[in-house]
Amino acid sequence: MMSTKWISAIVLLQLCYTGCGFCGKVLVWPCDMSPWLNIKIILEKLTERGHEVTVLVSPQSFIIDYNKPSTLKFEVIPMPHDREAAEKSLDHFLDIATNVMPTLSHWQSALKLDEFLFQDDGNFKLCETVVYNQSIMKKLREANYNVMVIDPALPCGELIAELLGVPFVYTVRFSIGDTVEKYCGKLPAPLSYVPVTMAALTDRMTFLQRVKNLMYSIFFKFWIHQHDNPFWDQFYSEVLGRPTTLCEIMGKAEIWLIRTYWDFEFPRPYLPNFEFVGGLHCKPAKPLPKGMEEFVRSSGEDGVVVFSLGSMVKNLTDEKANLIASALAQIPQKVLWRYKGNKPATLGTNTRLYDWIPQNDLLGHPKTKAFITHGGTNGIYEAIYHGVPMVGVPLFADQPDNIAHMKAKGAAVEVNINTMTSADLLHALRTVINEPSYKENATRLSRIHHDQPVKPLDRAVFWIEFVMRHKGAKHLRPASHDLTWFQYHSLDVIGFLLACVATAIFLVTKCCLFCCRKFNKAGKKKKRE
Ligand SMILES: *[C@@H]1O[C@H](CO)[C@@H](O)[C@H](O)[C@H]1NC(C)=O
Ligand SMILES: *[C@@H]1O[C@H](CO)[C@@H](O)[C@H](O)[C@H]1NC(C)=O
Ligand SMILES: CC(=O)N[C@H]1CO[C@H](CO)[C@@H](O)[C@@H]1O
Repeated sequence: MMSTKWISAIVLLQLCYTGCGFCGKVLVWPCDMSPWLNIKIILEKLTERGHEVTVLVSPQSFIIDYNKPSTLKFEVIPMPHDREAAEKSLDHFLDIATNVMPTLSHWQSALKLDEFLFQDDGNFKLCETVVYNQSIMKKLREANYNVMVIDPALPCGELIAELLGVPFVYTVRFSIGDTVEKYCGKLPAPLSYVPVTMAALTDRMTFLQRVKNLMYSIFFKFWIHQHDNPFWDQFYSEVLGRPTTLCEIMGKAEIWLIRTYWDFEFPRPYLPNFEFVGGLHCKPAKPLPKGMEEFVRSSGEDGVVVFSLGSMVKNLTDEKANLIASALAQIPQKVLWRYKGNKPATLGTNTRLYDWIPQNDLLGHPKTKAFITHGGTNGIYEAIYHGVPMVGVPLFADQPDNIAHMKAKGAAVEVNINTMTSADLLHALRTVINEPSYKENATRLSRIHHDQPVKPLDRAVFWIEFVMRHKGAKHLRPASHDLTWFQYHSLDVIGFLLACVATAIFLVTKCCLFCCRKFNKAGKKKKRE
């Protein structure tokens, strides 16, 4: 009796130790909106394992709810702010994102996104407030953090890490045209088969698509990247008191946690400090709320369709909403539509509107036949996890790309929200629901997703803890970071070899000419004699 008690006490103690083998302090520079929903899962897991997690948060945040009780600590940046103005500007962005960006070509849409993200000085003010406030910086320095977890969607996190001398881990979905991963992280991306993000291409490109891919890459590098960076280069140099660039500091990331995996990505080269942890937020479905479960059950054999344009998009134009509702009214399935706008006049009796839906639980429900989605990465991964085929109505940012990936893998049909008619949407829905290949392909992706040696969340946590334990992951850092661009492409070597060849050719011709002349002279002499 006594001994079993002892044994369980020892086991308990050991469990504590494995959870808490190295309890560290984590500082987080997050990105508001949907990226937060993903990173939060990692942070909560870290606190569960005994680490202390502090999130540096802007008072303007919308999704990061720093007032709610949580296992995470929040350090609200003292900054004058105007809630109303912020909400107005967010509404403006969402309006453009929903109603204007889908009408633009991919590069114009990228420019527009860049305008909103980088040419808006909200983030810069936030950054200035932190790095120039001696009392905040002193407090952060004295806390002795072991690692920073940073979302590099907007600059600043890496500057704080550099000032504090703390190693940092990035968590990234994408940067416009992969410029950050490619030029700051040195991720190789051969343009012949690695499509540039925001061009909505796949890994199998025709000649003209490869032309497009290259043109987009040049455009993103020399237009967007080169346009936005000088401002930050100067600011970073000023703050650090030495000439540097944004890219150089970003390149110091120890580990890059990428929010995709090979169920979604096309096979491509990557580096040992890049870890693909897509779908880490996915969980088995929980039971639905009672009323919703009854509605889903009432669909019988036909099943249900889940429809959401994500956590950000609230309202469509009345015209668009009516068009969508009338298509939905014509399918035998029941539809659960997350929508906050006015109730469309053409709404069918099979369709219910919700302010909020438990999306993951619905996608995991056996009655769910299809998912109509804007193609945000979080939602796509929930569909992959549960093996649900999709109808994609991409709006902006990486969404057209995400849908292009799912289309190429045979798990989705795309509809252009700008030009679609009711019949187009209806046709897409019927295709995805009635043609078995879509369900089969979605199920195949789901199987690939579930069959991993270590779960994505555990891998993400492992690498963050690894960086804490070893004060970095320098053994994974490629030497390309220390080369100039012409050394990286071996242009200096090619130049040298070309010079050698040219010299050799020059010498040989000179010799030949010399010999010929000698020979000629000798010949002439003989003739004269
Ligand atoms: C610096 O931050 C502290 C809080 O840590 C705040 O009380 C103070 O007002 C800030 N100073 C400036 C100049 O913003
Ligand atoms: C969406 O709602 C906002 C605020 O309620 C409004 O300003 C905007 O015009 C609406 N957009 C559309 C397309 O109806
Ligand atoms: C891209 C892809 O793998 N598509 C597959 C979808 O499913 C059908 C039927 O199972 C296959 O024939 C396709 O190759």
